Amino acid sequence: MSLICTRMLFIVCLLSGMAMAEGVTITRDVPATARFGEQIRITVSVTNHFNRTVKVDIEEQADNDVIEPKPVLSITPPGMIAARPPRIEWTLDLAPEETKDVYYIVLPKQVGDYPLAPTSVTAEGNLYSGEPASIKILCNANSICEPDLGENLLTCPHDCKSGGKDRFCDRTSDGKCDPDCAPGYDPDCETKPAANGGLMLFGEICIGIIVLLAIIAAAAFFISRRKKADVYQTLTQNLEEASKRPSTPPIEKKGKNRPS
Ligand SMILES: [Ca+2]
Ligand SMILES: [Ca+2]
Repeated sequence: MSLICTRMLFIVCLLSGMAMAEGVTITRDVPATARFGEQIRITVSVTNHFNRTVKVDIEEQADNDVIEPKPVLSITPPGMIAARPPRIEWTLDLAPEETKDVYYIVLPKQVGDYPLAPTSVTAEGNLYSGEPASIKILCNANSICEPDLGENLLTCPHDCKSGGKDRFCDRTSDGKCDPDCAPGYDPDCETKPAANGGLMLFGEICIGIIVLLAIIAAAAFFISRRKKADVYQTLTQNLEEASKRPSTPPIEKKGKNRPS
């Protein structure tokens, strides 16, 4: 009997607590995907669960892709490093259990994931946050890989092929050296250095031959000079020896003496 009373008391307390819950609920209607170049309408709904009419301040973070309404920009106040980021603001009066919608429009300039920060709502001095979200912006399928739009093998496999220059290193063994890969990341780039390596080896051989010829020419030059020096020295010695020999006496002429 006591167990039944305890359970009934728990249920009464639970229902009482639910009835007393106050606050706001936030929902945001966000498409999961959108085509590139498509304007996306994002709707935010706020419901008042207070038992009285309240004023709610709704805030969405904005970026350069928001085209409507115009975001609120702040200047950096004195003594602060940075200003508040751009945002979209609405102020509504909500009756008890009333729900109102606001919306804004974005035009993402990049393909891939477009993140949305949680919606912030302030009511009766309390801050409420919604859920973060993300929209997948599909690529501009035109058979042209456009890395400036964020297209690469992952975001736009229709236009960007493996091994292509799309600011993404796919590290796929596809027989093509991906120009976006740093050395050592794409196994296909291993063959390219080999081709360059062949050229480098040829160049090194040529340089080696030139150096060897230069050494041989220098050696021949010095040998030639040495031989000339030896010949000169031999001649000099012969001349010195010849100059040291005694001179030959004059030869008397033979014949009849004339009478004086
Ligand atoms: Ca494209
Ligand atoms: Ca690539």
